[in-house]
Amino acid sequence: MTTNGAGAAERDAKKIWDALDSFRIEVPSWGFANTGTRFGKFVQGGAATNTEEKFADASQVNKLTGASPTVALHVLWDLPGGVADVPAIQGLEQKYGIKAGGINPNLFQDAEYKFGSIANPSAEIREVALKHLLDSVEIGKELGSKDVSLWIADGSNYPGTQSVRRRIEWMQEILGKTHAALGPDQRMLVEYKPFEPAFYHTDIADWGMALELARTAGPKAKVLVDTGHHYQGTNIEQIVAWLLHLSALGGFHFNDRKYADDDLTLGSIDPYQLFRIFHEIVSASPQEREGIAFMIDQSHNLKGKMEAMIQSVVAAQELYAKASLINQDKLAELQDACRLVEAEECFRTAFWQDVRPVIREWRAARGLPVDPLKALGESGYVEKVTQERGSKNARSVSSYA
Ligand code: RM4
Ligand code: MN
Ligand code: MN
Repeated sequence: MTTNGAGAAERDAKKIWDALDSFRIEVPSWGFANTGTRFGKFVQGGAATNTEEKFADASQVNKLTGASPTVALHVLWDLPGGVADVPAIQGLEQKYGIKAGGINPNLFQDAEYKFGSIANPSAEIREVALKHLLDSVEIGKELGSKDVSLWIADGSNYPGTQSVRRRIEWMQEILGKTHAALGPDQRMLVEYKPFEPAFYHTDIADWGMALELARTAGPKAKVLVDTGHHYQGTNIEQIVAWLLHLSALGGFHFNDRKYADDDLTLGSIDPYQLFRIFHEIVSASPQEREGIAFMIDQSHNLKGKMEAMIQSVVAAQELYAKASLINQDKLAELQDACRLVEAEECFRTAFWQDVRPVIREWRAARGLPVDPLKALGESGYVEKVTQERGSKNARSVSSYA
C-alpha cells in the first residue's frame, strides 16, 4: 500500500474497511430502462421493460456489490397507478430483497406541463401538480421510504415570456403545501438544474434558489445536488461545503459529465471531482453527515446498463475509500499553518493511493465477489435477460420524430 511502513498500511486498511462497511449508494430504476438522446432511443435487448425487471436488475447490482440495497423510483414510470400500485411495489421488494428508495414525482412529461408544473401560470395546472406531489408523499409514507425527491423542469425559452417573480411565489406556495403533508420520518429534497429542458430561464436553476425554496418550505426540506446540473467549472465541492455548514444538504444524484447533464458513469471523466466532494463529506462530523443520501442518477445508451451501473457503484466505493484515507488532523494542522504544498500533498496522496487490493480483501471477507464486473460477466445474467426481454424490446419505439 504505502511506503511508510506496515503499521500505516494496517491503519489505512482499517479506514478503508470502515468506510466501505458504512457506504451505501442507491441505484435509479430508470437507469435500467431504455433511454436515449433527444434525437432517439437506442434500444438495448437486455434493458428492463417494466418495474419488476428494474427491481430484478437493481437486486443483481446489490448482490454483486453489497452496496446498493435500495432503488429510487420514478412515480409515473414505476407507479403509474399512484398509491394503488404500492402493494405491487411491496411485492417486488419482498421478491427481490431490495427496498424502494427515493420517490421521484414526475412533473415534466405530461402534456399539461408544457408551460410548467408548480410554476405554471394556470392555477388549475398547479393544482394538478400539487396533487401529484401529495400522491408522491403518500406513496413514500406507505412504502416507508424517507425521501420525496423533486426535480422541477419548469422554465421558459424566451426573455419576457414569463414572470420569474410570480413563478417564485407559486412554487413557494406549492412546496409549502407539500412539506405540510410530509410524515415525521419523511424529507423533501429540492434538486436544481440551470439548463435543459428550458433554454432561457429555469425556475430552480442553482443551489441558492433550491436552498431558499427548501428553507421557506420547512425544516424537512433539503437541497439535492446532482453533479451534472452545474455550469462548466463550477466548484461543486464548495457548494457541498456550504450546504453542510447550513445543515441543508439532503443528498446527491451522482453521475459524471463532459459537457452538460450527460449522466455518464461515475468517475469516468473526472474521478478527482468526486474525490473532492467525498472529502467534504468525510471531513464533516457524523451528525452533519447523517442522513445524506447517496444516489446514482444515470442513463446509459451506449454501454450495457448493468455493466455501467456496477462500474458506477464500484467507482463510488473506490473514491469514497480514497477520501477516507486523508489524515484529517494532519491536514487541518497544515492548513492552519498555511503549509500549502504539504497540505496539497497530504490531500493528493490519498487520491493517488491504489485502494483496490484492500477493497478486494474487504469484498472477499464480506462474502462478495472480489471483482463485481467480472462476476456479472461470469453469471450470464445479461445474456439471460437479453433472451427473455429481447422480443419486448424489439417492439419498443425508438424514433425521434
Ligand atoms: C433530470 C434530473 C432528475 C431525473 C430526470 C430523469 O435531469 O436529473 O433528477 O429524475 O432527469
Ligand atoms: Mn437528477
Ligand atoms: Mn439530470
